[in-house]
Amino acid sequence: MSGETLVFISPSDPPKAWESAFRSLAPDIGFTVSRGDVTPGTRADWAVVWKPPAGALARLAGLKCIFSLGAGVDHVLVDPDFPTGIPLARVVDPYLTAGMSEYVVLHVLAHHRGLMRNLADQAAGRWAPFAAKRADETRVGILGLGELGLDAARKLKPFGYRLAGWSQTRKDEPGVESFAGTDELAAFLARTDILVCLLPLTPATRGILNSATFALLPEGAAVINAARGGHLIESDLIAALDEGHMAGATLDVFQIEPLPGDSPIWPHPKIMVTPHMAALTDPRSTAITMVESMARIRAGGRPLYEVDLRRGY
Ligand code: NDP
Ligand code: OXD
Repeated sequence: MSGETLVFISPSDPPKAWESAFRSLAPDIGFTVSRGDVTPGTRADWAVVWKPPAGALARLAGLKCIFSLGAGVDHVLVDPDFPTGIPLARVVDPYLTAGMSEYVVLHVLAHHRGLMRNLADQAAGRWAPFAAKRADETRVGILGLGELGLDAARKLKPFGYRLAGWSQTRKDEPGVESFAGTDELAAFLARTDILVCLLPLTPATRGILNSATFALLPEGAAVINAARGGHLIESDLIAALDEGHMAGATLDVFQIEPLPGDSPIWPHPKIMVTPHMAALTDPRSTAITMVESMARIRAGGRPLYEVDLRRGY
């Protein structure tokens, strides 16, 4: 028995699946599930968390690494008492990446081909064929060309879309026009018919999907937000859709989750809603990476996919 302990804190991830993954990969580590109401000084070598209550991580003693249960870490960094001296690792996993690319391809195609119009016509019993724009005349722009954005771009290539991405640093991906930094955001938006948000939520990106952004998109544009609810000013989107400047939206993430029953987003005829399920973390593959990070740390190294706390992602 290593004597090490792992504390698992998540209001939504299934602890049983994680426990069984860790039991088979690292049977010597004691696995404890907590709601985060830990008493100060509770010993834990590893914390595996999604939306831990504020202050919970700071109350743990002996932590060697905090593992986010998601690719995004805004849910951890929002804690004013986050213990900044402890390494924070995020999820980078081929199954998560594949899931997100499936979601992006599905919804880019849905907006390009007018799927919501077909569904409305079917509901009305209306036989009303229409022509979609050619793919090679349809410009898809991805905000965030990291692990997820780049894979989504690569999987969109075979359809023939005109692809571009926006990131902090310039990318060199064949067939994907690269825009970098705030100075190039307006030009990126002006050439984008279908805008996909795959940015991390940081102070610099919070509220980036707002009325000024939408005004820069061409008439009839659509937006797909699969990143974080904090990126989108929901009332600005509804205004842009109702004014007719924008044609449609897909939202997987929301300012408040679950999306409140009285939100005007639910019944909106131009919005497709999914309940934060674009890409889910698979315990079987992700626990392998976490166990590998633990071995690296025991050997004096750093975890895989460590978050740069200065950048916030
Ligand atoms: P990465 O860190 O790999 O990529 C982030 C990208 O965003 C990078 O290209 C980065 O630029 C760019 N970026 C960050 N800040 C800025 C900025 N201020 N201006 C311009 N570009 C910026 O993250 P992932 O691709 O792994 O994940 C992205 C997000 O997707 C997660 O943070 C999470 O919020 C969300 N997500 C949502 C899921 C869902 O189910 N809805 C599932 C998984 C993730 P650069 O490359 O130059 O650093
Ligand atoms: C993530 C998420 O960040 O599922 O991985 O939202």
